[in-house]
Amino acid sequence: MSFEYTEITDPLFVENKGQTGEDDYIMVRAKQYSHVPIKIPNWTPQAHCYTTLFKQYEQELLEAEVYPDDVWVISYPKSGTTWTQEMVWLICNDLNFEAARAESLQIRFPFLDVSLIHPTDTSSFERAKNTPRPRFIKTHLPVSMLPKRYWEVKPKTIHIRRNPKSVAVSYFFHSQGIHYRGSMDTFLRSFVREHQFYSPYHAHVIEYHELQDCDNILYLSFEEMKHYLPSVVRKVCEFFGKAYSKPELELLYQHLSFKSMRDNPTVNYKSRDPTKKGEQFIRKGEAEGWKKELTPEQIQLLDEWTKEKVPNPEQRKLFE
Ligand code: PPS
Repeated sequence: MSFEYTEITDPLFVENKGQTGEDDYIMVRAKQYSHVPIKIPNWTPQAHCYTTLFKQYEQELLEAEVYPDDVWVISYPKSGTTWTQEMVWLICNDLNFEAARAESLQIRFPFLDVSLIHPTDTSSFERAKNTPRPRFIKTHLPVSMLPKRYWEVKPKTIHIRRNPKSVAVSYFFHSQGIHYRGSMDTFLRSFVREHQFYSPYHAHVIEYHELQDCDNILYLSFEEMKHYLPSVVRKVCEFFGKAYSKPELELLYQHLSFKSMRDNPTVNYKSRDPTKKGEQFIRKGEAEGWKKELTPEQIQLLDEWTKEKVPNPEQRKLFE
């Protein structure tokens, strides 16, 4: 077996069982990871949170094909993935706004591993496999769980990260719109105990930033996109060997603006259960919205969590 499965026995998780919609959550740890080129001495991957669906798809995950002309966008959930995907897709497709508006981003840029966390009609691995090349692939997988072929092929990849407090708030509203039935407070307490999908969050971010000799990866942050979009676009164009005129770039900035993306049904997914509470997928899009949305106690909880999980001051900068 390539993965080790552990039930969650944390008292908070057990206490919430049957009430919050998290009953089939499970921790999964990769057991084969010596091929991951990471700089952390004696590194051992941690277990990450999924649903029991993981067991059904582990082989497809391990054997997923990766092509040299693939483009991957990787993130911890709610870090600005969709925004990055739309930017990358357009930059790589000659700013074809018409084509972007004609087809859902979920089709243009399939989410490789969604079958590990939500039931899907078709395997998401199968869908990615059948996507015409060059493929654009979204994933939230941690380094230890990327398909083995990823490390042989090393396709061009963008990694996007976001401030943990913004991620936490966005993740709560997102989960509430799908399956989560607890309060913000309960969600945050389980988030800091690493019991939300793809957690642990800090390990995900640190491990990607500690890869060595991976010049196939460009690192971005949500906050950088929010404050300096033109400079991010310039970096991404350079990374993919693309150049556009000033007027063309103006159209791109406009297309990527919060308002325009919120009004665009190909990126602001409407596939949610309308009977559930919750916000739109593209919700607030702020860099520091957490200052208004969290209580002082919740801010303290999240700050202490980061302090505890990231004692190294250099690495801590990734979470400021
Ligand atoms: S997911 O479900 O993991 O793929 O979510 P992800 O796309 O990573 O993150 C969703 C958050 O990104 C915000 N977003 C934007 N912010 C600013 N400008 C633009 N154009 C934009 N597009 C998406 C989105 O609103 C989610 O953040 P919150 O804080 O919930 O608003």
